[in-house]
Amino acid sequence: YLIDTPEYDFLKDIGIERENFGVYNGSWQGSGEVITSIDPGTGRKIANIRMGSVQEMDEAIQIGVKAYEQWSQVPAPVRGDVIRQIGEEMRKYKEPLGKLVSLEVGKIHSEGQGEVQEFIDICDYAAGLSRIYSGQVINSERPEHIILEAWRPLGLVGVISAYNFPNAVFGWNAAIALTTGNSVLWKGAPTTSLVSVATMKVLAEVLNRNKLPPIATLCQGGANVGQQLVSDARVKLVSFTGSCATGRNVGVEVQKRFGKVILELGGNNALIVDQDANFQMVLEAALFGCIGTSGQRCTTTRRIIVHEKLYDRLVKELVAKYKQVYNSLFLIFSLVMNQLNSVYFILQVLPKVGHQLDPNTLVGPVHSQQNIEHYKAAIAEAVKLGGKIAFGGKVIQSDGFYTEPTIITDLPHDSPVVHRETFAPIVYVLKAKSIEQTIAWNNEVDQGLSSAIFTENISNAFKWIGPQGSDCGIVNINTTTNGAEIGGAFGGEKHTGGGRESGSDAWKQYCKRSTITLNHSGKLACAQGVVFNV
Ligand code: UN1
Repeated sequence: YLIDTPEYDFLKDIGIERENFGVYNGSWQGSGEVITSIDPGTGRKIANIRMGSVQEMDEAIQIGVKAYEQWSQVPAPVRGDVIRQIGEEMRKYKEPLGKLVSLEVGKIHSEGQGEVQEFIDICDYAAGLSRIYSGQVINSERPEHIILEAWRPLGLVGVISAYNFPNAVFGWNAAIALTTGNSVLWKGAPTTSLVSVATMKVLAEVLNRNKLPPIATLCQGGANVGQQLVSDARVKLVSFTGSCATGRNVGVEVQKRFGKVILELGGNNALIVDQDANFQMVLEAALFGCIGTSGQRCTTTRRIIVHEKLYDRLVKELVAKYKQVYNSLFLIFSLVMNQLNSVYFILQVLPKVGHQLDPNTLVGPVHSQQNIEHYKAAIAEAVKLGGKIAFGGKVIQSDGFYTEPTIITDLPHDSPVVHRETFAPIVYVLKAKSIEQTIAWNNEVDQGLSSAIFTENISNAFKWIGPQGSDCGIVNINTTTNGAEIGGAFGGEKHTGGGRESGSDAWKQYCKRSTITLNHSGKLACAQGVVFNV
């Protein structure tokens, strides 16, 4: 590896070398630029990856289309068995793969493991789905006719995923797309290319063992490589996870060529605290919701809308909780020690905010310098708009990308900064007067991904889930905005893009629907009583 340290030895177990190819289309290659993967917790270089070129994306599309022709003819339950094997293989590599997710993204060990678990879960789900997904038999208005509905694969499905869930989001898409008979071509985020490579190696092992053509392929690359995937009419569905701004362009591009699209874009998720909420639960939910994954889930709690009766208590007790996680005395200690020792060692002694692989850490670094810049800009804007920093607010000086978990109060509910998604551990606490007001504030932002109310009031709970309630795709009661299970459909409304992935009937988006009218009467008859003959 680029740094000679035993801490990186586990990478060998998942096929990561010092130099890696970023393209898999049956064999490994890469002729684009070389990028270096960085550990955001130390700033250290991990390994190099040679990206794919536009031409390699073009070839991967061709290969994927060809593989589809064979794969789509394999019976669905047999396809499901291959997905089951992929899940088994993931189980085998869960520990080192999850550790790589942690190392490269910056998320803590348990969250890295949880992410790979999500991949395993969706494989289990898809294996079962392969035996039960089906169409309907519909009554015809004509005698001795029957209407059938069948779900057929689309062809090649393109997946573009983000750095914050570099393994699981591909898993949701690949497991369901493959089960329903499609082939998949993946471009992961460039900064998490090692996870893409290691994940694809697990899949490739299963495909080779089953002597299958490359029904799952990978082409890492920059914006131009992504553009090729998005604009190519041979890619029947593009599943994109990322920002609202990029997602809007992807949506328009794909629509221009009448392709299908699944968009999983930004969230601005609110946690609502009703006046009779179970307070202990609220604090725990806010802690995981706001600073879990260092505030870098699309489902992260970005706003807490709290009833005025509980406002002061909530701010006070949440600040106290944050203090347990991040104590500035330790920061001073670490900065002094920093002069004497390596940053990695120092961050190891920092409790709770620290290196993502340190077992004491609850909050790791943010992913990159770009996140730091967004964090700083949001804090500066919030303060300018009259916001008060109840906790945090500063970047932690080190070779890694660390920010203080931050609570901001006193901003108007409709401040531009509150309405924007900043991918960092910042939460805005807003004081509301009534359930009607909280629901209105919940819904007034552009994004519509996740939301949660804490209440014991059954009438308010039903208001929340009713037609005038939360307008998000995820509408929780007494649990967190983040950390959805794979069983439900995942996604959101409005600028979040409207797509649904993972469980429930999200599989339908990876299919085309055939409506089949079957006449077994021996006579031709028109519907609607139309008479048309000579
Ligand atoms: C994402 O942040 O892009 O619900 C996905 C959650 C996870 C998935 C997040 N199961 O937080």
